[in-house]
Amino acid sequence: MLRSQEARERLRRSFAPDDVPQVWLDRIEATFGERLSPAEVVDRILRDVRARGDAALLDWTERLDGVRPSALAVAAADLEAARVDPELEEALRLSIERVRAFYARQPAGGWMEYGPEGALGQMVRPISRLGVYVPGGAAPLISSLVMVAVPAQVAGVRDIVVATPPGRDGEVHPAILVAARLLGIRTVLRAGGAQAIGALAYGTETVPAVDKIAGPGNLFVVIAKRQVFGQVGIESLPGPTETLVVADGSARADFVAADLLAQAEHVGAEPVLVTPDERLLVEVQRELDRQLENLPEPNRSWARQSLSDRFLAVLAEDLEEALELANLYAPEHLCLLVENAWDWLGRVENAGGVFVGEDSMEALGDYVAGPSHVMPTGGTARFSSPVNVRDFQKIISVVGVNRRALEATGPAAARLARAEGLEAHARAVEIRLER
Ligand code: HSO
Ligand code: ZN
Repeated sequence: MLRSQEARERLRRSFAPDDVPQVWLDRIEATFGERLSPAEVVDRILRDVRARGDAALLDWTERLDGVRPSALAVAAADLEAARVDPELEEALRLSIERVRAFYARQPAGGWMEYGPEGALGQMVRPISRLGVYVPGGAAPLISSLVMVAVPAQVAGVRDIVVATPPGRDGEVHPAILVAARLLGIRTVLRAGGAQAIGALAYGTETVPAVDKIAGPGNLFVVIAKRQVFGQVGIESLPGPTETLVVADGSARADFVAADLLAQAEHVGAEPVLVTPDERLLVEVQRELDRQLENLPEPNRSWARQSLSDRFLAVLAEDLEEALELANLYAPEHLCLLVENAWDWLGRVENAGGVFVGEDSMEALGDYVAGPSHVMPTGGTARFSSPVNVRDFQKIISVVGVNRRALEATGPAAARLARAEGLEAHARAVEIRLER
């Protein structure tokens, strides 16, 4: 249990995707036969994919995912034929519908104002082609495809390319294929990791180069995204997930523990509890142990790992301080399990999403509440936002002023130009003024 002062130090974070857990370093050494940093590994992969295209993509998939897919792109017939349990398909439809309705409400248009001096404005255009990375591996995150693709489609993006690592059988998880079909996406690639990011950024014989890449991924994916940024746009660099629960004596310990555990089962997750109530804190610890024992494997091991590595339980002076600590930490998810939770919403300054009250658990937000579950992690909620329509649009500034504006503002422009030593700029203005 941490008290305020110590908590303050622990909760202030630095962005460090290069702080690599030992397991990754060991895995790299086993694969490459030498000690390389993840950035060096990613650099090699990206160069190779850029140079050799499809062949490199297939080779790296074979080497890192242990399987060589029959083809990189899933055939249209296979996309059509993919089947899941009809109830799961229904759930996917509901999720898509609710996320679409949520983003349809986001004001997303531009503006153009005409006045006596002509027009000024901002035009909005969707990104032409988007790459969506969908994690596979331990848990194929079907929902993450929905949570990125839907806001993009609301923004007007027509062309979406999905990349996801193939499973042991060399195939993409059928639920991901069904989700893609329901979303009207026609290109799904059997490729993951840094190699997929390289292919999306640079293009290969089969992979069309995209304009922007979005979606969560593992450490190598994040590093690769950072390296290709500039060649393409990058929506964000989502790292391990976090949930900070602020709870008071009115909260049910079993609910609090359930929310912390749900988060903890994501590998590398950081669950945090901040409460001014020591009794609750003790009860939650007890509940965590109890509920953990009842989880099936492998979820129990995943959750136990996150809890033992990263769980923080903080005893705050009062709720005021609890909110202050939450703002300092800037969590991806902030859950308010306190009496009159709505009264505290105004205090929230830094968070990806706020979950208000005991019926608004984060797990609902992961799937069906409406907002995208792709939210800023690692403290980046201090300056960035959850995935939203604006991430998939560009703004184009429009200047269409007339003679009157020119006369009113031109002399100032010429003066500023000369102050910068840019004579031709000044003359380009004055040649009009003299006309
Ligand atoms: N809570 C995760 C997203 C997720 N949960 C996907 C389940 N599936 C990070 O926000
Ligand atoms: Zn989750």
